Amino acid sequence: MERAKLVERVTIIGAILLFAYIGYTSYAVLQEIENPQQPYDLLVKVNARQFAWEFVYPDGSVSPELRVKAGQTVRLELHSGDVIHSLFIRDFQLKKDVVPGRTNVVYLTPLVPGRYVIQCAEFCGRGHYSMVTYLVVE
Ligand SMILES: [Cu+2]
Repeated sequence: MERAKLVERVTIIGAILLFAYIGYTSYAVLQEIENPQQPYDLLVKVNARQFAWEFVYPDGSVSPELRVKAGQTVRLELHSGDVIHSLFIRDFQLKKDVVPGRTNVVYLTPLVPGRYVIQCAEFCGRGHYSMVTYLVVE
């Protein structure tokens, strides 16, 4: 009976230590995923609402299209004023949810000038199909 109790305690304490170790080592990785930090040239705040995109630049100007220069690293801070949307730029294989009450961040460095479609990839209501705009790389 004493041996069984000892085995039980060692198992419980071992499991606690194992999970604490996994949690500790995962924390830094999760922080990097949730709040990525890297150098950038331009910060653009992206506001999504039913059923349009709005891009706010550091000088306060607002545009319905995202306009950037080729080679520029852009930090996009995603906000939603109503429901969950999803920023999707197919040509860059970039997709990030835009969630009310939370700021999701994504970085983008377009290299080739052009006009790329930005669309919402999360069904957000009756006008979801019309939630399309462009990334213009100059
Ligand atoms: Cu949508």
